[in-house]
Amino acid sequence: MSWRAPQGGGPRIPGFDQGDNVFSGGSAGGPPLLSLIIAALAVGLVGLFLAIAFGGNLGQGTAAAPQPTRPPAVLPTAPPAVQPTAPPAATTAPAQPTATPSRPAAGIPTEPLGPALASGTGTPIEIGTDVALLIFDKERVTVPNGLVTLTFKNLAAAVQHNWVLVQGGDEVASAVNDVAQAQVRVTRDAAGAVPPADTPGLLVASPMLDPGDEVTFTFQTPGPGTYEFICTFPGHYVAGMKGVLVVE
Ligand SMILES: [Cu+2]
Repeated sequence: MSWRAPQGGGPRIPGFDQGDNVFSGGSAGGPPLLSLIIAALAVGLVGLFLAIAFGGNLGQGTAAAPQPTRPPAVLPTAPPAVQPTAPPAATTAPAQPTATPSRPAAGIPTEPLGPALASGTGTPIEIGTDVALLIFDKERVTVPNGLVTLTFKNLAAAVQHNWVLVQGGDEVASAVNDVAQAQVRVTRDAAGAVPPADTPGLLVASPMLDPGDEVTFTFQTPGPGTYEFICTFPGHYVAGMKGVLVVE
């Protein structure tokens, strides 16, 4: 303002005059220019504060939202599918009870034996034992010559029995029974009192049966005649456990 005072007196130079206009323009807008700068700075500061304020809020708001939704969706679905399938593998006990009843001792016959043993089927007969006494339920059985299929049942309540057919009468039966008793010493078990297949005078012998058991087998009769059958369990033949098979 003060430096514009000589405006009316001095000569005017076109170039200078233009510069004067430039300066005059600047002097006339001086106060508004400062106010514009201050206002701009103020707006900038306010904007900066707003940017920081909203930026922080927006940043926290957007970052916090996705975190809580992810973890619960993955954890509950995976574990329950794998664990329930493993436990049902502990089933080994039921197989043992069925294997124990079989006779473990070596040398004790478990199948019928003897030179007269045959395959196929023949005349069916059935012979049992008394429930308590040491006797067969039949003293005399008659069959035609040929194949005979016998079903022998131990009907005793608590005693083992077997069925042994010999080629002869009491004399042969006694000798076969003696051989059977010798087998008890070999097998160290009364169930082993069965004559071996090559015993002289033996035709066919069943294994020793537990009470309630039965066995079916086929044998070839040696021809028409009378043949004694006995039980070779220790003491039974001596006690009178015997019968006669008549072959016609
Ligand atoms: Cu007997």
